[in-house]
Amino acid sequence: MAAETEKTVGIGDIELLQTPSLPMTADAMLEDFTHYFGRMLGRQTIRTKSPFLYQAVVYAARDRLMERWAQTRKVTQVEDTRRVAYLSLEFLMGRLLRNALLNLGIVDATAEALERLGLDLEDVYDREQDAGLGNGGLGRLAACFLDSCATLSLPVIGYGIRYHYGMFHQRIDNGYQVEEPDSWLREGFPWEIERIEYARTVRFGGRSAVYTDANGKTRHAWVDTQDVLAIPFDVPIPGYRNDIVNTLRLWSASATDEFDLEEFNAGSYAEAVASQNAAENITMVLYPNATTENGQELRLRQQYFLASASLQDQLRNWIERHGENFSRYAEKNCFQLNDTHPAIAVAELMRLLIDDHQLSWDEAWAITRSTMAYTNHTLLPEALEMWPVEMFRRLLPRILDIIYEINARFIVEISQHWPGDNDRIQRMSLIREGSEPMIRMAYLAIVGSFSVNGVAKLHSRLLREGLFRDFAEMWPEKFNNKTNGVTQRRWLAACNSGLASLITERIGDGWTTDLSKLERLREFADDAAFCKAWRSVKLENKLRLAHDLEARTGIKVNAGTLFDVQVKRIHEYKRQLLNMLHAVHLYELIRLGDGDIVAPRTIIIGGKAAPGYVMAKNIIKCINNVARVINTDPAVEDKLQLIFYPDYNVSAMEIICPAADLSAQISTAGKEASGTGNMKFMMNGAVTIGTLDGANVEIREAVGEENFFLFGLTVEEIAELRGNYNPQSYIDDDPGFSRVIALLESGHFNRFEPGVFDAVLQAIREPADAWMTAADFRSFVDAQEAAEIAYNDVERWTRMSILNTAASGRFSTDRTMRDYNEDIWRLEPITQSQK
Ligand code: 26V
Repeated sequence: MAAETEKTVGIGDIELLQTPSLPMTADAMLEDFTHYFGRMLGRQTIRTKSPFLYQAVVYAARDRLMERWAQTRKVTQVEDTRRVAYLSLEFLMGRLLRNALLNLGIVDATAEALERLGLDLEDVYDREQDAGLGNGGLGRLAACFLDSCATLSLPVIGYGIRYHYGMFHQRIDNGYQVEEPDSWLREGFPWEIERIEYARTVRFGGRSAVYTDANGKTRHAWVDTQDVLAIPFDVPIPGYRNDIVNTLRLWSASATDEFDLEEFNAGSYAEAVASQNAAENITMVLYPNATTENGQELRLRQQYFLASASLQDQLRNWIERHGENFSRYAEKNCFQLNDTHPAIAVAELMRLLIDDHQLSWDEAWAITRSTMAYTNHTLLPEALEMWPVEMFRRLLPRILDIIYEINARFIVEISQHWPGDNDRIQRMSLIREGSEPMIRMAYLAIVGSFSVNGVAKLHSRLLREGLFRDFAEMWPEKFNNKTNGVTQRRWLAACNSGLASLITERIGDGWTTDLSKLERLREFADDAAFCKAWRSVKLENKLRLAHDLEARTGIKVNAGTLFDVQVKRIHEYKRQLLNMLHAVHLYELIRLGDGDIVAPRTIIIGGKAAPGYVMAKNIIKCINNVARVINTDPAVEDKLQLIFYPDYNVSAMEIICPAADLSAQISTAGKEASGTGNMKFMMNGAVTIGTLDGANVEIREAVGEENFFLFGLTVEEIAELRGNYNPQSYIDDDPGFSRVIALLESGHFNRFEPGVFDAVLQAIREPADAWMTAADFRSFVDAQEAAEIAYNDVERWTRMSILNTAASGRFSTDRTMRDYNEDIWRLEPITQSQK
């Protein structure tokens, strides 16, 4: 394996794929499909279920991408445009085929080609495994960003890890979550191109040494290291019908030749192969975020591996074009850190510039501080990463030196700003002192960046006023907000073709690249024919989801009921428990016959719990137990169903969000940084029932308070209550609530499983319950009742639904990316002039 890079083909050399030339017709797609299926994959018989059909279609589409990819790359190299590298430990891409065809504009041509063979393109789509290289919102956001950047012609490259196993699959066994490995690469991943020529070496272990160079200067070296090879695999990211194809570069770890050889020569063949395993372990599996799984050495290795390989790749590319002259480096490059996970890039860039490229500390620091930008995605203190200093010393000794030096200089800065304020120094230091000193990665990211942003207005304010207050006082100009979004190409055009066509019929298709155009739907909110068509699309989507639910759970669902949906990772702060309490409350009302259920309802809850997060797993078990009783009790038949949607993922959301009537966004105020599922639901015409948290605040602002079901305490009220919160009083003072708790305690939902509800009931009753579930119970129930009444008024609900879609324009990642670009990145769009 060659770690050395050969010089890439330069300008003036012979280059292939100068201009896109492959026809985008059904004839051409059929010809290419036949070629790949028969001659490359070596298959003759077309069977509907064959994975090779899917692969052959991908290859045919990929050829069209390849031409545009080569061209995009060439233009950015030749024009030496400023560029952004988006560093993220997660890219939750989901399936790629539908979007690639949509963006290339060859959906119809491909469908027709397959039809001629008696095949249905939808079945082919279904053969694709989700690329589940992420946990939840943060990873999916990165994927939406890539789609929007390519569509806006922005030169942005994504850097991530090619995990061998992505997000685990969730099976539900007797109500319990069981994790199963996601071997998504088993049948191959036909989108990727291995680029062994760009492999880089990443170092671990060893020690930091000082030496004097030829000019008598003191220099540092990192020696006696154990090296791992980082091999890039590129995935094409097509823009929407603009001939731009950007890159997602995913690194895979492999043992270096040298490492193998040493042991091999010592006669230990088996050890040599085993060491290969140790190296490859680095990119073996995606970490599911859970408190208890924090502090794993492997996770730090992953973070450093990504940061080092990606920065080396960027520097290699720079040096190819500019030699060792870094004077304009900061002008031409920017690194966006997706949360603190890649924050170690701050120290690694310093190391590379100083040790490998001989820059002075000040030169390197000036470059680092004007190229790094940091996005924070959570206010939960337990989710802020810290690494033991000792682990750093063992794994990354030279990086530790650099972090200490950054900290020493930073403390001088603090002292100049606030002379004598030792408390502040302690609070702000990159090192948290104590029996086990820790490195605060978020602080490293802030100190090393020129921009720090939150992901919704409220979240950014809380960062400035709370979590990062000291830093915001020191550098107010660094702090800014960039409200999240989602890409309407995937989350409306591709996943809801019925609604997309209806919208396009009325207002044209401009919304696919300018979502603010959806505003024009407002004028149809009272148009009877349009409203009727709107409802029939929703019903179709609900039937599709009902079908999917039955296939997954065996439960038959009535598509005529109100679909009340909460899908997201299972976490206490997201309060799936509150949702469950409401389900029990409705069940109780119906059973007792007191209280009118005016609108029959299907409550759908889906999401995965981190394998190490015991309480989250408890919550899943409880929801499933309650569901089983409700769904088999003839007393509530036709009025209420509760379904736990198993193995929720990106592809599931593509079926779920078009079918939702009501979107439950019910986190404790101040805990959900933004939410992005909320935006997908809104775009597809669901009405939100939610707290004043994250982007809900902006959603409500956009759609108007009369089209949003608000409930719950505000951030300020939550803060005020803390310390004298008495959950029992909410239960005692509210007969409905008391009955719910009593029923849960009675064993009604766990006849033969004593104790399974104890932990969650205890949590609700706990005065220290940080999520204050009990405090919001009554206002949630009231808001649900209001929603039910509104839903029952068909005209009113249709209008609300249309107005929600109409007001969702702000929540496109196209807008988000424009915001990043105007304030942080300052990129010029890739020009078409070189073509
Ligand atoms: C991380 C961890 C790690 C250990 C303890 C438990 C825990 C809980 C949550 C997290 C979240 C990490 C960051 C994250 O995924 N944030 C999500 O980012 C989305 C995109 O900005 C945003 O919409 C979600 O509100 C936010 O939770």
